[in-house]
Amino acid sequence: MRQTFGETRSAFAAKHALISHDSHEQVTLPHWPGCALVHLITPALGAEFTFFLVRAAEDTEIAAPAAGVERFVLQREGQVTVTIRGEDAARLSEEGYAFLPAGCDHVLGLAHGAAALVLERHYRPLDGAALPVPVVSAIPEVAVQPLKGDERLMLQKLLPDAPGFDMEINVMDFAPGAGLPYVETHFMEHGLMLLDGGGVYRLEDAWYPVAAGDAIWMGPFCPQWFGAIGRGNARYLIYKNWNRDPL
Ligand code: UGY
Ligand code: MN
Repeated sequence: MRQTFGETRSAFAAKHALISHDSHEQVTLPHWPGCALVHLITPALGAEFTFFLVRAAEDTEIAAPAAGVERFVLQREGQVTVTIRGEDAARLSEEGYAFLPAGCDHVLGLAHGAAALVLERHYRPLDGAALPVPVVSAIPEVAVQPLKGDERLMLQKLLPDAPGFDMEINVMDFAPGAGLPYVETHFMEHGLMLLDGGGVYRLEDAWYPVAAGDAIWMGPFCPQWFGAIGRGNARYLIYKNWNRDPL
């Protein structure tokens, strides 16, 4: 999508944000040595999680996050490995991912040039529920199911459906012309990364053209709807807080 100087497709509103590539701001952080980070979504927006891109400028090793924080990592480019203490290193394949529960002692290995998408949030335990276990897999290996019986809108659930997990991370794949069946308004929030294709996203009372590489934050009760437009499928990764009472 073309822009001239002084323009951006990024937009920020009370209950949503669209973060387009032109406004990516790179930073470095002490606990991500050798990496350039682009924070797409943080609590400063109103979100209860962080969602950021990482690119390694050299071979590097990253320690587990702070106590009580859970981490999800999606491989985007290059060699990304996860080594959980006491286990062999696991290399994330193309679109490989790892969910590392709070307290899981691990090292994230990024080779020079590797890129990943990371989500972190404070884990909310649930009385009586078993703690979540680490998950290492890849999007192409996850079962695909139609959403509400519509074969033109396919869903993959990347994390187990168990009460100990306080988040869902799904991939939704829309055939051209397919859309969400209704305008959703729910108490859960979302972090979204468009992986392929494009379309129109309704967020609150605004409609945005969106394309692969765009990130979206949807706060609680943000009216939301998506319709895929284009020759190819539109596919996005979407996080939501899950399995916990809103009170
Ligand atoms: O799971 C969801 O809430 C999802 N259908 N929302 C969305 O795609 N905006
Ligand atoms: Mn939703």
